[in-house]
Amino acid sequence: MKIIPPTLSFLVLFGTGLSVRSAELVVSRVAFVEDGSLSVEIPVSETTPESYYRLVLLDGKKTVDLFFPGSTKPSTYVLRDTGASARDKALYRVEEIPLARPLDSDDDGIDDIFETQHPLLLDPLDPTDAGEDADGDGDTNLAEYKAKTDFAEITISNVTFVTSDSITISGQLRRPAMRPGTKLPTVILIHQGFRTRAEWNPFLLAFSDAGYATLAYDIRGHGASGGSFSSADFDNPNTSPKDLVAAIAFVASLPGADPDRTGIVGSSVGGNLACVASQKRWVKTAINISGKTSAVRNLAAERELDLGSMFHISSSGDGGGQRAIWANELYGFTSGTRQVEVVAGSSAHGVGVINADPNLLSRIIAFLAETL
Ligand SMILES: [Ca+2]
Ligand SMILES: [Ca+2]
Ligand SMILES: [Ca+2]
Repeated sequence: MKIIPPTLSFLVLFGTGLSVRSAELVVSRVAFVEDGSLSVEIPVSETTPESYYRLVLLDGKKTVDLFFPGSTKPSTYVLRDTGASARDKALYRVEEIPLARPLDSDDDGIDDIFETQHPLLLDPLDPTDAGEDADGDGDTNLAEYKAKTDFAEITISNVTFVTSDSITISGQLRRPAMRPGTKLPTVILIHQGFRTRAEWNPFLLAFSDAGYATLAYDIRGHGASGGSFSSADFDNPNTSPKDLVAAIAFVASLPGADPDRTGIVGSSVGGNLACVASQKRWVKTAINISGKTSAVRNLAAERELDLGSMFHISSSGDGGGQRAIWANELYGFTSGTRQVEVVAGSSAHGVGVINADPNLLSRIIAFLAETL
């Protein structure tokens, strides 16, 4: 398909009686992009968070793309027809649809908003997902949507794996349901010293909802894992880092896991171990809460730190401000995608920092979305 000039064969209508507004929507740019897609840009100023937008092929009334204005606002939103190069000619329409009255763009019986809220399992432009049974309970996704039952239950299992020095590590694996043929990224959660993996329990659902499998394990000498407490030795590269090596290998071996997309979130000692994994490039991304620079050097057995993609977090008052200094120091040693945050007005440590700032967990998830 050719568009010469683009605007002549591009019909942009607005509303179709579905709209809550009456003004005409302005499209700022229509162009073919490198992969042959047709790209339609809409200035963010033209959109409202009370609506979502879709690009409809008038011939056959087929929706080819849609978007929901999000909290992170680009200057323009883009709607795309990836099949444009295969069409001889086409007329399109951009429609604004009120969130209060969602449509069913792929006509599979499940509304666009619900489908968009479950990106691992449903696609608002693919009608075949409605007949699938994501959680394998015998009821289709469509039947569960209609009955308002949980169609995507999380599978939770207690697991063990063995380190290279023969210590059995105990953990809990949570896997959200996923579509056949897709692979899940995994986040490994590591607790602070003298605690257990249970410290992550209040936060696990947020990771599941964001589409991550999680593995929270007990460091050797802690919780249900083997080894003596003294064997944990948080400054020795031949101890707790081996637990993490075994955890990463375990996760990568799971059917349905994407071995190239493993991340770590760790608190205190777990934060130091997250840094070690980043230093060694064992994982794609890592988040360190309340870590300590000297301990990272000791656990990695390396003086020169060169961390990959990392987000470093501390409260402002932890250790009289020393942890915040270390967070910034470790940020300075980070050469991949990096972020640092010091939560003001708090002396919290480890997962306590997440509790001290009600929005921090969503920023952690956002960093994972960007880097994992
Ligand atoms: Ca649908
Ligand atoms: Ca669908
Ligand atoms: Ca089901």
